Parts: sequence; C-alpha cells; structure tokens
Amino acid sequence: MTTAPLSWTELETLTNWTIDNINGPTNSQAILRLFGHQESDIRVTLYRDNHAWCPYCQKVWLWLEEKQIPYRIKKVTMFCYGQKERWYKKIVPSGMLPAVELDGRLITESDDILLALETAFGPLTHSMKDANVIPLRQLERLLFRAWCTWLCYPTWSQTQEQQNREQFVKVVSMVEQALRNTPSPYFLEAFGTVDVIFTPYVERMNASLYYYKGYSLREENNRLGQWFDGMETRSTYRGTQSDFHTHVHDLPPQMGGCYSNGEEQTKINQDRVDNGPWFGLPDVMYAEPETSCQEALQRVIKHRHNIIRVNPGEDRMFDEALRCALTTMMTQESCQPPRGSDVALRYLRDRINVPRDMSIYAGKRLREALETTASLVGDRQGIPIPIKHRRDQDPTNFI
Ligand SMILES: N[C@@H](CCC(=O)N[C@@H](CS)C(=O)NCC(=O)O)C(=O)O
Repeated sequence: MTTAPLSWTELETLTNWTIDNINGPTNSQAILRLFGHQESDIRVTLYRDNHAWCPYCQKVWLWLEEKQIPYRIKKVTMFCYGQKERWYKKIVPSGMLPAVELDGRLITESDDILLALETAFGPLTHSMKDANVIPLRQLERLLFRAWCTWLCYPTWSQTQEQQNREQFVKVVSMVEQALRNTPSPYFLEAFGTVDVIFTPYVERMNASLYYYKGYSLREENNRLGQWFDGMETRSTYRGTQSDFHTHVHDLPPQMGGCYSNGEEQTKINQDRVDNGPWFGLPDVMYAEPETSCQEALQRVIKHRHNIIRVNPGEDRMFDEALRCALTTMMTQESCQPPRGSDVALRYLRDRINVPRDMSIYAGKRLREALETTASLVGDRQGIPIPIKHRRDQDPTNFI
C-alpha cells in the first residue's frame, strides 16, 4: 500500500521548525551574528565560502562562535564551484579565503586572523603563542601533511601505499599521546584554541580516510574518538559540522584529487556513504534531535523552486517525486513516485550539503527519504558527481 503525495500546502503544516540565525545556535545560513549585542557593536566581518567547504574558514568561524564576538558574514564563491566575485577580488586579489575585516583592517591567513582576533578580544582559553599551544599547532600541520601524502597522491605500489598509511598512523599515535596528556577530552585541560585549530582537518580526515582508504579515524583511535565526542557536546561545533557524504565529494577538487586504495573495506565504506544507510556512520555520534525531519522539510520548502529548477528531471515529474519523498520522511508511509524519477531523486540525494543546507541529522533524514522513494521506481544513479570541479554546485544557480 502506498500513500498519495501531500501537497506543498499540506507539507507546510507539518513543520514549524525555526532557528534564530542572529542570536540562536551556530548555523551556516546566518549572515549576521549578534549574541545579544547591538549591530553598532560589530567590529568584525568574516569572509567565508558559500558552501562551508573551506577548512580554514571553519577554523575562524568556530573561534568567533566560541567567543561570541558579534560579526557579519559575507559569503564568497570558491574557484572549484564557480566564479570568484569581482568585489572580493578587489579587496583580496588572490581570491583566497578566509579573510576578516577587523576595525576596518583587512587580514588574510587564518593564523594571522586568529592572532589579530585574540589581540582584539582576548584568547580562546589559550593564546596561539602559548608555550603549550605552539607544539600542538606544529603537530596539527604534521598530521595534515601525513594525511595529504596518503590521500592526495597516486601510489604505484602496495609498499608505497602501506608506507603512507604507516606514516599517517604514526603521527596519529602522537596525537593520541598529546590527548592522553590531559584528563579532559580536549588537547589541553579545557577546550580552547588548539581544539579549534585541529577541528577542520581532523573532521575531513575522518571522512576522507573512511571513504578512500577504509580507515575509520574516529573508531580506531580511542582518544580521538573521545575528542570528537567532546566536540559534539558543543552547539558551536554542531553548527559547523559536515557529514561524510558532503566532505568526500567536496574534497577532490579542493585537494587536487583523492586516491582510493581499492581495498574491500574501502568499497564497502564507499557504497555506504554514497547509497546509505547514512545513520550509524561515524560522522556523528550525538543523539539525533527530535526536530531533524522538520528541519529538513522546512529547508526544502524554502528552496523548492530552485531545487526543482536545477534538477535534471522534468519539473512536474520531479515536483511530485520530491513531495513523495517528503511525505515518506514525515509520515513514514511509502509513497510511489512517478516512473522514471529515480535519477532525479538521486541527483538531489547526492547534492544535499551539510551544514550549508541543513544540519547533519536533517541531511541524513532527507538523503534516506530520497533514496527510499527512488528505490521504489528504479536503481539508476543520478548524474555522477564531478571530481575535477563542482560547478554543479554553482551558487548563482540558486539566486
Ligand atoms: N594559508 C591559508 C590557506 C587558505 C586557503 O588555502 N584557502 C583556500 C580554501 S580552503 C582558498 O581560498 N582557495 C581559493 C578558492 O578555492 O577559491 C590560510 O590559513 O588562511
């Protein structure tokens, strides 16, 4: 038995999800953050990328959120998914992100930004220049290099692949040791700058190594596992957190390539990240909020015209198929979409971006509903996600 798809008007009655972008929890949609201050108190503008893919932007974003500094956000396109805005090139000719304007002064380079911010507003628990922080910052760069060497270069022999893996695992054991030095789940006795500095790449390592190398950073390393759990207790981190699917497909064009080792476990992981089930993956471990389906529904309703317009499926057919998926997500009832809509549904499934579009559990709920609905009419995949660029995600298509 399948149910009929609800109309958009009926679907609207099923969600009252809202978020206070300005003063509420950390969220990717905000362009102004006040934390209870007045707009006249603002001294900072953060320039970050449209899709929340840029790791160095996440570092500064998380710092500002943790310190609750009132700021504006201006979003800029990255080269890999569209054309850099002219106005941005006028202020940052290289086009690089992030940048911050602090009291009218423009600063680029994420470490310089954090140094300037802590001079203006005080450190986030520890200064970037603290004697305990400096060696941990160096360790983060060491880990980053070992990760790039393993992930981003093709290997010509099993031995080389094995050596790269061993080198990475060796640096991870140094990270484990550093985390063991304090009883807290964090790098020092309390959450602070170091955790913010490690966050963007450790999150991307967790995703990419799971998918391209069959290696689960979070599950295979006890202390890092506890560190992730600690981070996930923070609403600031949850607001910037992405999922495996988003990262594994945004990294190749950003990094210049990600190379799979082709092992059995890798293939299993790839199938899981691409085709589900998405619940239970080690990209998130805190309990799912009760509002995740409502959030997903609200976000789709808000952008439905563009979502339907950019989808390769015929508009009327996809409109109905999408309502079927949303009906299933909200009622748990099976809803038969039009014949031939499997490709269109999976196209959208593959282009949900976390946290750009919605938070991690909402993204999983929506992916699941789209897949469940698509599978009722076929097993064809959507247009493959490009790996050299991501112009399929050009934000100008959504204006
Ligand atoms: N060392 C710089 C690195 C910044 C960087 O590599 N930014 C990348 C994005 S993650 C970028 O802006 N690339 C230009 C683009 O992709 O448009 C920093 O720490 O801020």
